[in-house]
Parts: sequence; C-alpha cells; structure tokens
Amino acid sequence: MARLIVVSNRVQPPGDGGEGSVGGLAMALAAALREHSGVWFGWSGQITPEYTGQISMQRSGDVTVATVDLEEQDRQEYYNGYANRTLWPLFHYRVDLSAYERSFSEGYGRVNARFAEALAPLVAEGDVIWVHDYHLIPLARELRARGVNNRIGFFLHIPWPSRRLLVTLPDHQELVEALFDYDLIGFQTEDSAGAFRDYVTGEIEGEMDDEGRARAFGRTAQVGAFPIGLDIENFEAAAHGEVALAEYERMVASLNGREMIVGVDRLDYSKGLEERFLAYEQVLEDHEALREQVFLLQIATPSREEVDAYQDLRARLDAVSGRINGAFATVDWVPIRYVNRAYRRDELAGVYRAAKIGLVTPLRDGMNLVAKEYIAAQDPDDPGVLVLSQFAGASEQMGQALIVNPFDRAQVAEAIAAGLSMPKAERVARWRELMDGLRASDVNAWREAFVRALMQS
Ligand code: GDG
Repeated sequence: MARLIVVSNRVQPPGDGGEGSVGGLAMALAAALREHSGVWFGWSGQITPEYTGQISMQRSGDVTVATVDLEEQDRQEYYNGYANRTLWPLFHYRVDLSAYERSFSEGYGRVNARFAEALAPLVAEGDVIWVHDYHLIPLARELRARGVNNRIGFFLHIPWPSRRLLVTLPDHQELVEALFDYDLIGFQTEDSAGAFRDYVTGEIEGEMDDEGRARAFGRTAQVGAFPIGLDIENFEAAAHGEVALAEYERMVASLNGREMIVGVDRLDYSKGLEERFLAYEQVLEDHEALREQVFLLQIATPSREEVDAYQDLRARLDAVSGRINGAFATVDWVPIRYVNRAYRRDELAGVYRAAKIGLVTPLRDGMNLVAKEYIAAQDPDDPGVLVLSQFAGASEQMGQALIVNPFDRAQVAEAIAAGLSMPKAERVARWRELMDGLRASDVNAWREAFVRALMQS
C-alpha cells in the first residue's frame, strides 16, 4: 500500500513497549507505524538558539524518523502558548484557563509553516499523510500552499468542544477553515464529531451531506469518529512479562490484606484528580468500616511543568492529599499513596492488576487509554471494577464500567463502594464484555479504519 507519513508535534521512535514514553498519543502512533514502512515527522523536543530548518533522519526498523529542532520562541508561543495554554484548556471545557495572545497564534502559524516547509520535500507522489492533534491543525493548509496535493487526514486526540465554547476563541473561524484543507477529519467520539458538525451547520453556514462530508469555504472534507484503541498485543505481552509480574507481587505483598484503588494519569487539570481525592474522602467518611481496609494509589506523572496552571494544580493536589491523609491516617495506614513519578509501562500493568478498582474520572478526556489498560491487565478469573467518567471518550464504548459523573462527589463515592463489594460473578461478566470490546476495536482496527476512510475520501 501507499507509504504512510505520520506527523505529530513530538516524535518518539517506536519503542519496545517497556519503558516507552508517557502519553496516549505516543503509544498509539508507535503501534500504527510498526505496521507501515513509513515516515514519522515532528519536533525533536530540542531547542536550538536559532531555527535552522535542518532535518535529522534516523532509521528505526522500517520507519524513518525525521525531526526538526525548534527555537525558544517557538516553544513558548506555539507549544506552551497556543497549544497548551489556549487550545488544550478550551477544548477541555476550561474557558477560565484558556489564555489568548496574538503572539501565541502567530507562533502557532509560524511553526506549522516551518513544519510544512521542512516536510514538503520529503513527500512523494502517492504518499498518504496523517496529521495528529491540536498542535497541527493548520498543517494541511501550509502543505497545500507548498503544492502538496496528496491525501491528508487529521485526527484529533482530544475532545472537540461544543460550538458555544469554541466561539470564545477569537480566531475560531480561521482554525476551522484550516481543517477544510484535509480530506478527512477524524474525532475520537460521536459526541465530538457531532459538535464539529453542529459548528459547521450552525456557525458558518456550511452543510453536511448524506455521506458524512462537510462542505464549507468552497471545500469538502469527510468527517467521522474513529475511537482509538489499545495496542492490545503489545500491552498483554508487557503485562505477562517478568517486570509486570514482579511489580504485581510487590504490590500484593504491600496490600497487607487491604484493597487497592488505583488512578494513573498525567498530572493534568482535565483528569479530575482533586475531585477524585474528594470523592474518595467521602467514601472514608460514609463507610467507617472501610477505613484501614482500602487505600488509593494515585500515580500522577508531572507534565507541562512550565505552564502555571500545572504548577498550581500540583500544589493543590499536594495540599488536598496531605489534608486527607492527615485527617484519616493511622500509625500503620495511609489512605492516599500519592506518587509523582513516571513508571515503566510494564510496571503499570502489574499495578493495575493488583487493584480492585480502577478509578478513571476525568472531567473531559478525548478517549482515555488508562481505562482500557486497566481492563486489559485484569485477572480474567477475578477481575477488578472500572469506575469511569461519563466525560471520557471511552465511556461511549465501555458501558459495562460503573459510569459516573465526576462532578457528583456522592455518586463517585457510591460507585467506589459498590465496586468494592461487587460479587465476583458480576465482576467477571462486566469484565468479559469490556474485554471483548477492547479486542474488537484495538489500535490496529483504529489505524485501519482511519487509513481506509482517508483513501476513500
Ligand atoms: C491524549 C488524550 C487520548 C501514564 N503515566 C505513565 C504512563 N502513562 C501512560 C498511560 C497511557 C498514557 O500514558 C495516557 O494516555 P491517556 O489516553 O490516558 O491520556 P493523554 O496522555 O492525555 O492522551 C486522551 C490519548 O491522547 C490517545 O488518543 O486517549 O484522551 O488526552 O497509556 O499508561 N506511561 C508510563 N509511565 C507512566 O508513569 N510508561
């Protein structure tokens, strides 16, 4: 088939599934590229004193990894600025945290133009280009301006916000217009695809046709939902490896007869960590018998530490977890084990398996792969229970989890308590259905569906 060129902000050479990198996108792309001899293009993560446009090429198996360095102003305006201080909060419904500055959108346009300038000469006839995520929305426009006529698809890993929120962005129309230079625009969920269609028909007088194509600005793009899945083979291999097993045994030994509830997230305000701690506190308040019988292990890996909102969040979480621990701890029991470091992927698999409850309660999330990993790591004969936010994209597919509204503290607390006392037969029945779903829509199915739709668009 045609050569695949994947473009994302950061590039992570396809790993072995062991240590890997933190973040759902990197895991999924590494898996997608293993199946194609293609090119993965993006930012190296390095900063040079001045932008040179020089491309560094590296082979990793069948994949060519091509990266450019950026300069400090790019990192501040494009990455920390427009991507992570403007779009990320807005698309996660945090208009209060979304900052808009002209310099941010200028930096965003500049880096997208630089990426296109560097990438265009690498594109051959017949190549199919797949662009990922909110950092790179204008990339197709910039490539088209440089004569690239290939098929180009875009996939958004985070939610698409409702029209009423999107219009608070001063340049919302320019952003949406840029999407119409793609042949295919893919979202995680029907909810997001619906919000996009709503914007097209309601805000800019575009049209949707019967085949799912959007028409506006004199152009047409196919629109659809392509829920991302787990690299299940790779994850299961990691989960059955020595490291995972050793970690599982270490966790079980440290349980001391208690039940573990686990949360694993990048330290991000979209993940609902403070609300989660408070819901867990509610469990301890409401169920005296559970005190000293359970604990919450929250792994929250620091991310985007240069952005103020992330520093504020970290301070708040330190304070809330400290307060709860101070109020409830006994000499040999700490209610919350709160850990701020990154774990290996296979270690995480062992941790998930030892937990009776997987607590995945984001306030907004494109998909949430942790929910899927928790299920995939369980013991089929004695699986744990997933408590899942209705605002994670994963909830569209994972109806057999205990679905909760993360803003409703009492409801989350009740779901945790219900999960802890759920009979084994019910746990097994729910888990089986969830696991069948994961297998049927894994990362390969996602990649195949997207690439097929792109070829047909
Ligand atoms: C974005 C969207 C969407 C976490 N801590 C460690 C670690 N992780 C891994 C998890 C999981 C991944 O990072 C997180 O993926 P999520 O999907 O939960 O969330 P985001 O990073 O926000 O990803 C999201 C995703 O893109 C894919 O489209 O699902 O909605 O926001 O795989 O296991 N991995 C390692 N050490 C850690 O400490 N190795």
